[in-house]
Amino acid sequence: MRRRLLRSTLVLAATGAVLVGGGPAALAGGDHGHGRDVQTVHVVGNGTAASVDDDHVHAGTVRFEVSSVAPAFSAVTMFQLKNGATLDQFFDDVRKEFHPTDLSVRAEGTRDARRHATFYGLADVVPGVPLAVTENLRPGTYWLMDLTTPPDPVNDPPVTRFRVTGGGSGGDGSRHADVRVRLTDDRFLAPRVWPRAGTWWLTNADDTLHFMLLQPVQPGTTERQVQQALEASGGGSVGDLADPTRPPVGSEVISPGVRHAVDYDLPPGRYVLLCFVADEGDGMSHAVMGMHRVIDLR
Ligand SMILES: [Cu+2]
Repeated sequence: MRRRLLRSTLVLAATGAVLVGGGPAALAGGDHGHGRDVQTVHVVGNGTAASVDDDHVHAGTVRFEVSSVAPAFSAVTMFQLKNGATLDQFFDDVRKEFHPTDLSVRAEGTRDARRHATFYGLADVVPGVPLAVTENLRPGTYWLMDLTTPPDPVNDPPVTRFRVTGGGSGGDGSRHADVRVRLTDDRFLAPRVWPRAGTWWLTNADDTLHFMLLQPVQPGTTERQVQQALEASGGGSVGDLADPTRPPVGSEVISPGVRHAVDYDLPPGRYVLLCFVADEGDGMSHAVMGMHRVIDLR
């Protein structure tokens, strides 16, 4: 679900990574005080795997502090298997979704992944720019991985098992949200202006998988320019509109009905929200079908 994130990674790598004045070591300003009384799990992506400092929590509100030690980028993904699917089947679904040329295979990959797993995010992060993801989790077995690159054709990628047990309570972080975003009809419903640090609350109110990348773009970039750049690239990148001096971050893939809150602290400027999941019908990226929205962080 991430072939276009690879492009962002390449842009970052080519420019010597991210320049955020050293980057915040922690989201001290972003957690609005709810970090203290909530179960917190530290998750670190290294470009291949995601490790946790606690693999067993109680049901209810869980805060994941997600960071990256990868060369450039981590796509930290958390999911549960469903409908009797195995991890092997799930990885095959993801391989299909990443198919380099065949759009019908990509479409099948999205359909199968939606049926075989529930996705909870977590986050796309770059070194020095962590995000904190808060969710309300039910008991069950969850899996974490760093899906920055497509799974190897033969060997399955490493996954980290994460268990949630018992009863629990608490919210999902929405109470503290500064920005509310809804995913519906292959569109982002989101305000135009966001604070440069705060909490976004993302709800997938659609019937398919989506994610939300905040891609920094050049000042003055318009929705029309974004659409043209996406069409010129085949739907996987905004090309020269990208501003490589600021970090691309975001909410990783979330399933229909899933919601989460994300604390962020980012450089101000213009960004475009993008989703590159392949359409379940024709395999085109959601972005090129119009799933983009220009926003300003101030
Ligand atoms: Cu989408």
